[in-house]
Amino acid sequence: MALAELTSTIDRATARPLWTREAAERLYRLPFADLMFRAQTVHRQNFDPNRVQMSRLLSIKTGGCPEDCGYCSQSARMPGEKLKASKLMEVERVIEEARKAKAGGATRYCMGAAWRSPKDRDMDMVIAMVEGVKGLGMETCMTLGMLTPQQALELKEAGLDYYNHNLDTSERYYSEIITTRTFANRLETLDNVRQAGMKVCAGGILGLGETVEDRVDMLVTLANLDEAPESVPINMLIPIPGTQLENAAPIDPLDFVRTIALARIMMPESHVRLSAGRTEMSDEMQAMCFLAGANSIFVGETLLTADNPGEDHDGALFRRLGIEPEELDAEG
Ligand code: SAM
Ligand code: DTB
Ligand code: SF4
Repeated sequence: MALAELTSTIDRATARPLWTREAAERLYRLPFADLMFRAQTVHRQNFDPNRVQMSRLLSIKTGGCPEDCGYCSQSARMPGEKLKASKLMEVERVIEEARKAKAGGATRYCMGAAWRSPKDRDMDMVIAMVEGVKGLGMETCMTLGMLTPQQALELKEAGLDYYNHNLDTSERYYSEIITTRTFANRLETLDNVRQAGMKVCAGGILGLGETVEDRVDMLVTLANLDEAPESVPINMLIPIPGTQLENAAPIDPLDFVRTIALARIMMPESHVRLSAGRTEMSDEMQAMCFLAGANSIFVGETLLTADNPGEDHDGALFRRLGIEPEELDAEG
């Protein structure tokens, strides 16, 4: 199937082919081997298939978040027991942690805060963190909630390379999971980040009780942005006790792999990140995700608040699969 057969609308302004739900869903529903072959072909045209980028996360401000994201351990609005809210971490400590991450092989340092959006009074510390981590020779990424155009510009000027802001699910399903902000708010921040000249990291979560159409629609929105995100994290829900989604039915692992393959085909030049949920995935499932075109992971024992496989397990997995860490000069 050529690109022209897959995308059936053309953007009038740019003459760029745009994805339709029908075309994307047709791919998702292909026989598994056909979908995987296409994804692996696209992957090899754009990347070294045996290299995976490694990022490390740090929660610089944990818990007490005013938003009501139904999956999140850090929301103050979820019914169950609350995570203790912390203050914004000291700048020196953040830089010290980043140094350790670099020694462990991470090339990008991602700092996350449980905020609806940064307060202007927090910006000085956050900017000092970006400058400090950048000074170690690492790429920097932050996820701080919604940003104004001005905040995005300040972060860009401080040297922030990437901003993470996920769509999480389709526009249709969004309000079932989050009510304190809208899908349109998310797109607006993504636009502010892009206009400021930063790289965009935007993806979602699978296993929220969404349909295949929701998964496909989310990827269609991402792929049809004026520029596709350079980084597309696909998280598998980590069910957190006390949240709205604590008892959500787990996603079929093969459907998870299909979604990774579809993301790879629809955003050929983006890094697709196999993000949260790897502790519950078998090595074989992760291998299939890499085969489907995933080429980035979070390393280390913890994500923001939840567990991650850790260096020993990932090192062994990479050796078994012949995967090498991606060096810093690679793009995206
Ligand atoms: N507060 C910021 C925001 O929401 O934009 C940033 C932090 S938030 C924890 C970043 C992303 O992590 C969410 O958008 C979601 O995709 C993912 N995430 C959070 N909790 C998760 C969970 N329990 N399982 C899987 N992914 C999760
Ligand atoms: C993303 O898509 N996944 C990361 C990162 N962006 C910030 C966060 C995963 C969080 C998993 C749940 C936790 O650790 O609390
Ligand atoms: Fe807050 Fe982000 Fe968690 Fe939503 S996902 S509750 S915004 S920390």
